[in-house]
Amino acid sequence: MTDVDVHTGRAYAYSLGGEKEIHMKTFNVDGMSCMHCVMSVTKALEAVPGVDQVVEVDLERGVAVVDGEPDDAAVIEAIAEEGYEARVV
Ligand SMILES: [Cu+2]
Repeated sequence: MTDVDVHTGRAYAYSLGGEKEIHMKTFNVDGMSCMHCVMSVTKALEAVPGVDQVVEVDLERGVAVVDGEPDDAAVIEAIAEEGYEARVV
């Protein structure tokens, strides 16, 4: 179960059965214009150390949500290498 408040951009951590905690991180991504952009950003995010899972990359809202504890700068750099501008929400 995941829950991200899109209005505040705040991500919440849940404990699933007390075994694994999910740490959600949300980034704003500028410059995505089609599904290819979404795929590029998704692949870039999957390659960032500390990203366990890409939860969503939303084209219309320009938002990327990952599960894990990656370094913010590493995420921003990976997305920048694909040609998009990201920032921490
Ligand atoms: Cu595109």
